[in-house]
Amino acid sequence: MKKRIIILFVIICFLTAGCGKSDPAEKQQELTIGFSQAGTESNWRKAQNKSINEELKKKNYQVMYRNSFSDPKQQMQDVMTFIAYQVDLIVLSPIEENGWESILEEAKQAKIPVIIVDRNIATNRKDLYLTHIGSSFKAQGGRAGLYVTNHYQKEEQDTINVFEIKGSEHTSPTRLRHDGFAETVGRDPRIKITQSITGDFIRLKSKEAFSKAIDEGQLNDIDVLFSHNDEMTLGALDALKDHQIENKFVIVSIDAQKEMIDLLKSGQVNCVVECNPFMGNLVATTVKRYFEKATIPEDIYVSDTVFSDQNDLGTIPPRNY
Ligand code: GZL
Repeated sequence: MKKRIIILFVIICFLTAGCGKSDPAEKQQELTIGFSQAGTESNWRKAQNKSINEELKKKNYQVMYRNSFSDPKQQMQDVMTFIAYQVDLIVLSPIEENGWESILEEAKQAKIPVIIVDRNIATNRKDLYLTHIGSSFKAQGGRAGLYVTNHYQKEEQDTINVFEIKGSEHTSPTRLRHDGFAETVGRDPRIKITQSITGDFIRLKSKEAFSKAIDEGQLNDIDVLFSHNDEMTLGALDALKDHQIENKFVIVSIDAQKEMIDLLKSGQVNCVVECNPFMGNLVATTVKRYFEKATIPEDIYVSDTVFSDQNDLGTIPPRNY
């Protein structure tokens, strides 16, 4: 009898050994992250997308992924879907900065935390999201402006005219890259932004808008092209080629995609400001810290750098995007 009781006790211990204390990795497997992505408009975006998805999966989260393909209304629908599914946390890479308060209020009511990545949203309601993870777009514009002011410092030229190729309207990178650039070049009264177009961060749209500007004579008397992202710079260069216009401009671009760094090395462009897309590890680590109830800073900055014809171009690390 005693022997039977001991055998029964051993069997019960064996059967209950796996219950209750689930392995942390398994626990994370049960957590679902709703990841709302803006689009696929650039190689930069594709790299940022891959980085976030891969790092979340590496930490064993289930990822519910939606790409709104640059449609702001669709993106709001995507976030509402995550709320309806009651995901455990939302990672939002917003297209536009306006119109998010009511939806994030819904997420707050549903007790679903939100992390904003890359572009920012326009709200003073810091209670609506845990943190923002991304670059300082104003600093990127400032770095672009600093290259231009340094470039002309020793030049006698009386006026220096800038043609600006802007990203999508109502987005934080467009607004802040412009502000950072304008504030910096404004220190030299000779430098003025005399023409600007928008290319929506897309190569073909930039090519079409830039071609129209060439046809309308807007390139006359232009010294500098300042473009909010590499895809639009490439579109402008395509248009110059189609019109057989010599590229005699000082060109400054933002993102630092491989194709743009190659053009910097071949002397086609002068300065490329990096916008680092590899934020996945920062995002996944912040998600983990949230679930571990660790403190999370209000803003988490992605570090960027700048490459120009003033640097040793042989030391630029491979871009991988
Ligand atoms: C900036 C990001 C911008 C990139 C573009 O972090 O939102 O959007 O600079 C992309 O390439 O379209």
